[in-house]
Amino acid sequence: IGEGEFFHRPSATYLYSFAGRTHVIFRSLRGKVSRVVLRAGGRKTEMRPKAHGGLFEYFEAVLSGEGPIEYSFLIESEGKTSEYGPFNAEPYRSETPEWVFERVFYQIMPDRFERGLPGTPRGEAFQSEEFHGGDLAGIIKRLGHLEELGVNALYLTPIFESMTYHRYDVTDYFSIDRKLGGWGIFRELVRELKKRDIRLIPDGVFHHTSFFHPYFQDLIARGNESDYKDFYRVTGFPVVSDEFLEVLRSKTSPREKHQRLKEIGWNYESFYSVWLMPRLNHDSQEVRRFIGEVMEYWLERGADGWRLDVAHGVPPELWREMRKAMPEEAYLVGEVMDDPRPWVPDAFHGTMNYPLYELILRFFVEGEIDAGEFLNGLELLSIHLGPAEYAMYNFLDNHDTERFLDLVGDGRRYLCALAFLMTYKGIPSIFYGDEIGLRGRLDGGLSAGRASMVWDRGKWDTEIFETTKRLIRLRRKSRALQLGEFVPVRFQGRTMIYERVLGDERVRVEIRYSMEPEDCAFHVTTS
Ligand code: ARE
Repeated sequence: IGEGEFFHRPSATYLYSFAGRTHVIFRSLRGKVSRVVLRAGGRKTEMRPKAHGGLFEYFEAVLSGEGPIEYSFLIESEGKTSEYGPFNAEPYRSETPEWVFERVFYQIMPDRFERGLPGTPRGEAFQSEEFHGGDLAGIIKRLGHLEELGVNALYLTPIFESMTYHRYDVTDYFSIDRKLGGWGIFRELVRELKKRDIRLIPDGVFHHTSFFHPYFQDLIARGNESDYKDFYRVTGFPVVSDEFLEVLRSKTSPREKHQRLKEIGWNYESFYSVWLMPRLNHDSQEVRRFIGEVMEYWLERGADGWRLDVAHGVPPELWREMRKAMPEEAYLVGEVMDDPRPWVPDAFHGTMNYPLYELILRFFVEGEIDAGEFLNGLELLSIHLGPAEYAMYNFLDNHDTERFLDLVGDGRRYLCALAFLMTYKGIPSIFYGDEIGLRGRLDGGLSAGRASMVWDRGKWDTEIFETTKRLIRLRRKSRALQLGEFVPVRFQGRTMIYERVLGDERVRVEIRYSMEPEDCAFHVTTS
C-alpha cells in the first residue's frame, strides 16, 4: 500500500480526547486495507472498521486517558504490513461548556404554548398564520410541566419585538416583544428558570432583519444617503418603489399583498425571496459589531447561549469571530441544514443535527434502510463531527418540520425513535407537545407542527407522556448516556443493540423496531 491510499493527521477529526478517553481515526481507500493496528504507549490496539462512505473507509481505536501521545499505524494490505508514523501529538479537546452535556432541551414556540396574560384572543387550535396568543407569562405558569417532564434546558424561538407570530422578523433586537409580556416578565422568567436549574437559549436571527426594522426603514427613506446603506445587500436604488409602498399600505389581504409585492419586486437580497426579511450584509464590520453586541446583551441578561438562525447563510468566519468574543460558558448552536463540517467544532459547539434527522427519517419513518445501513450512517456522521457530536442539538422534530408522531402515525414507533434519541450521543430535545402526543396536520408546509399546546390532561396520550418522562430521567441520571463511548453490538434487520460506556458505567440499549407498531419495543439496562 502506498501513501496517498491512506490518511491520518492529528487534527480535531482524526485525534481527539473526550471524557477521559482518546479517539484515533485512520482513513484508507475502500477495500485496500485488511487490518490496521494502532501502536501507542508500548501497546498494540486493533482498530475497528467504523464506517465507509464514497471512496473511503474509516478505522477507529479508543484509548483510555487523555493527553499527548506518540503513536503509529501498522497497516496490513495484500499480505504485507507497513508502518505509518510515528506521530507525536496533543489530541484536540472539546471546548463545549460542561453544563451542556447534562441537558435535555425543551423547545417552545412562545405564541403556541400558553397564554399567561389577558390579551390577544386565541386563534384556532390547528394551523393558521394567526397569533394564538401565547406569551412568556404562559411559560412561567407552566414551568411545573417542564419540571414534571424532567427537561433542564429551554430553547425559545424568537422573543424579540417583531410583527408576526413566529417573530423571525425582528424590529428591535434589544427589547422583548410586548405581546409576550415585555421586559419585566422576561426577567421573572429568567429568575424562575435559574431557581429550577433550567438553562435558556434564545433564537438569534442575524441573517436578516425585519423590513420594518428602523435601519431598513431609514434605508428606504434616505436611499443612498442612509447610514445603513452597507447594513443590507442593496442591489439598486430606490430600494423599493412608490408602488411597492402603496401596495404595502393598502388594505388588501396579506396573501394578495404578498403576491402583488412579488410582482412589483424590490432591490435588496432577502431570505428566500421573502420581502419581509431583508438580508444583512455580513461583510460589513458594523453589522458584525451589531451582532456581537446583541449576542452579549442577552447573555448578560440571562441567556446561556444562542441558537443561530439560518447560520448556513452567513459566512463561517463571522461565527468564529463571535465564538471568540463570547464567554466560554455560552453554548452556541447553529442552524445548519447540510454538511456540518465547515461549522464544527470551531464556529459552533454544535449544529441542529439535520444529518442525524435525515438518517432517522430513512430508518424509522421510511424504512428505506436497515439497521446495518443506519449504523454506517451514524458512524460516518461521527467521523465528520468528531468531538462535536456530543454537543449537537438532536431532535425528532422542530418548528420547521412535521411532527414525528404524524410521520410515523403511531405512539409506539414514535417512542422507539425517542428511545434512540435519548440514548445516543448529542443533546436530545423535545419539541413542545411531543410529550403528550400532540399532532399537527398531515398536508405538510412549514407550519405543519405548530399547533397550540393542549393543556387538558384528558386529551393527552398517557403512554407517550409516561415513557417520555422515564426516558428523560434515564438520560439525566446516566453519565454514560451523556458522555460515554458508543459501542455497537448488533445491528441487523430492524434491530439495534448498542452500549454506551463510561468508566465502570455501561448502559445497554436494545431497540427492536418494526414498521408495525405492535412489534416495536425497546429495552434499556444499566450495569
Ligand atoms: C412563512 C410560511 C411559509 C411560506 C413563507 C413565505 O410559514 O409557508 O412559504 O412564509 O411566505 C420563518 C417562519 C416561517 C416563515 C419564514 C419566512 O418560521 O413560518 O415562512 O420565516 O417568512 C430553509 C432555510 C432555513 C429555514 C427554513 C425554514 O435554509 O434556515 O428554510 N429555517 C429558519 C427558521 C424558520 C424561519 C427562518 C429560518 C427565517 O427555523 O422557522 O422561518 O428566519 C430544504 C432546504 C433548506 C430549507 C428547507 C425548508 O431542506 O435545503 O435550506 O431551509 O428545505 O424547509
